Amino acid sequence: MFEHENDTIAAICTGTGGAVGIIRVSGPRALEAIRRVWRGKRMPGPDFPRVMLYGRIMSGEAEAEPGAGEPSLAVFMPGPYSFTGEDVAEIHCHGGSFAARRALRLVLQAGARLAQNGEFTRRAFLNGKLDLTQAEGVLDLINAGSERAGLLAERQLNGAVGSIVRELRAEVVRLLSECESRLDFSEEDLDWMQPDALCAQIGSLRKQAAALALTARTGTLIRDGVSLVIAGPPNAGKSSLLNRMLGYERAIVTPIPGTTRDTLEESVSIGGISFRVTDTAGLREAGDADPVEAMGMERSQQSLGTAEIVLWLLDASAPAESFPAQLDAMNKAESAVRGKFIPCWNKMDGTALTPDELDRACAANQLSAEKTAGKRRVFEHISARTGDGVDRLFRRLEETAWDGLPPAAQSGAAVVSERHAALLEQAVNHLDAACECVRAESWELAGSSLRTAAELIGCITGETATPDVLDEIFSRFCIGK
Ligand SMILES: Nc1nc2c(ncn2[C@@H]2O[C@H](COP(=O)(O)OP(=O)(O)OP(=O)(O)O)[C@@H](O)[C@H]2O)c(=O)[nH]1
Ligand SMILES: [Mg+2]
Repeated sequence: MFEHENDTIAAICTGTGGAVGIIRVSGPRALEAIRRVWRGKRMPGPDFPRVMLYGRIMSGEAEAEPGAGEPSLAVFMPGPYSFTGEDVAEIHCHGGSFAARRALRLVLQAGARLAQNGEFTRRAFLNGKLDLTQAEGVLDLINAGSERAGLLAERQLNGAVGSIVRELRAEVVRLLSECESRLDFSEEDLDWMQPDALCAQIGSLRKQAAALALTARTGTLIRDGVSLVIAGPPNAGKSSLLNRMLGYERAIVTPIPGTTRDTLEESVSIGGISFRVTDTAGLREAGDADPVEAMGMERSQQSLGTAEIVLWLLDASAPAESFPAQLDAMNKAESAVRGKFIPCWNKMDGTALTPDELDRACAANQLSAEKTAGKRRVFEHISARTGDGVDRLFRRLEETAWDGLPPAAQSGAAVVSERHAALLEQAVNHLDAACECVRAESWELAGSSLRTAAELIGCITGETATPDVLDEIFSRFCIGK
């Protein structure tokens, strides 16, 4: 895209609307550009570093007119003690869509160039102000949709991931020089580590790298949340449950089977995890359905395959004779589910049976289904109408979302991103290869595997990242960041 240039860039770094608009300028001519468009008793400059000054923004021609120019604030932050490490100047003007855009235009006319996406942060990175994980933390913080996601981003922004990764890389480099010294001083009898001991050390780094890669799943869960599909036969109370989860009447609920025609998606936060909940059209034999309902059912069927968690509702208030057919339909549908599956009896307020009695009534059917699925099924029992059992269901959903993640990751020490995890996994492979070579005492090959591992790990913090990688990362930022 572009190399690190020595020119001066400018952009509006606040969103449209809002009370204040901020124009940020960075580069060797930042001060000059800002002084050209700004008039005040005190001018921003080295005399008043990092001090907000009051004045007016105006173009050269407007200067003659009395009363012209927009009142605003300006600040000058000389490099290297600025966000980008360069001279940075900012104008804080009125918000809305007009004032900031006009101020930016004047600054551009005064010699700055419009910044590209993420260019300020990219310069900060290139000037050593932050590493790549911290830059990504900036982006995650901007995109954070929950308290937990925000905390995760903050931790990354403060260097939690970066420092662990740098330590890991330093260790790999140390073992690399251990291997290389055998090439350089092969004639001399130096005090070398035994191959076994060296392998053990490589193995321990491999373990650290693999464990760190695993934390990416926690990151994905916290950042992106989890998809939950509520499915089941028509009239089971799927839309009623969605409404109860949301706390308001989002979906239409009627006693008529086939009320929901199209899938409906809403977000609900449970235990700090964001669930993207989809209410679906009830599934029944296509013969009973009109064409619109049939299309809705087609969508329900698709979402069964893509959901991370499927919550299948059964109707406990229906006559007991319907239970085998309800369970059969559920077992059939489950074969399309690739995520986790939670069976749940709804309308418990409408039956005289206790949960135990219900479970017993379905025991025979259950047994064969569990045999096919290869695991025991535990039913939830709720009433979407009264709210009974819904808290328990929420805890089950939360546990199901966390299921299989390492406990350390849940408490949330350093959590890496998918990009970091991919690099770590590749590094793990090269560490394995290095171990093999050390055992065979092929030091040159061992060295080359360790070097590749070190490069891959360095790509996480940016120590060894190529311009392509940087382009890819910073293009995801907005202009002005
Ligand atoms: N007694 C009782 N009735 C319920 C409960 N949940 C839902 N209902 C009733 O069951 C009927 C169907 O509810 P919906 O939420 O529309 O059911 P649905 O599964 O979305 O149905 P479709 O959209 O047609 O597939 C309505 O009359 C609800 O009031 C419950 O927990 N107890
Ligand atoms: Mg419905």
